[in-house]
Amino acid sequence: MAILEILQYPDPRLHLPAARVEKIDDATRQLVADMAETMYAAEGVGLAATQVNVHQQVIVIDVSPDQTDLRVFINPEIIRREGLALNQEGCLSVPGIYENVERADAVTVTALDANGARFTLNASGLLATCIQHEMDHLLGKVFVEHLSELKQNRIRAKLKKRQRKAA
Ligand code: GNR
Ligand code: NI
Repeated sequence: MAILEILQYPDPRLHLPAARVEKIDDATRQLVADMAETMYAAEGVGLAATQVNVHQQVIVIDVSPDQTDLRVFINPEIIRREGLALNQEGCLSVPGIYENVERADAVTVTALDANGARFTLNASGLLATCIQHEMDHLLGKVFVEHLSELKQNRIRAKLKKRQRKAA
């Protein structure tokens, strides 16, 4: 297991689209284990492979309060969306920024698990929000891109300044 480096917005690599996983093998399962360890260490509820600079369609999510419900989504597809909900989101790649984003209130997603078995899941609440947030990452989209250009520019400037100070 290993803790991976999480790319920080506005890194252009966050905008690369992820390719479908053609073969789920031990390397895929190693990536999943490392992503889970990285997510738990960062106290996030989800992580997309894009955020650790691996441009494959792999997501880990755990929205349980005690970090005991790891879910793995490989090549996920949303097959049903219902309603709309406005929820506050944050992102491990955009630290310290929390903004409201409108997304589907509930989704049905089909994906492969770490053994390559297909499953279909009905999700609502934080899990539905998180699935959509992570699937955006796989498309190369960060949640701030749902905000106005003005807000995006302010967030970019704030994070660049913070990164300059940290360097
Ligand atoms: O840890 C996270 N919390 C969160 C809260 C509301 C909506 C989405 C998220 S996902 C985020 C982790 C992350 O950046 N995943 O890409
Ligand atoms: Ni994120």
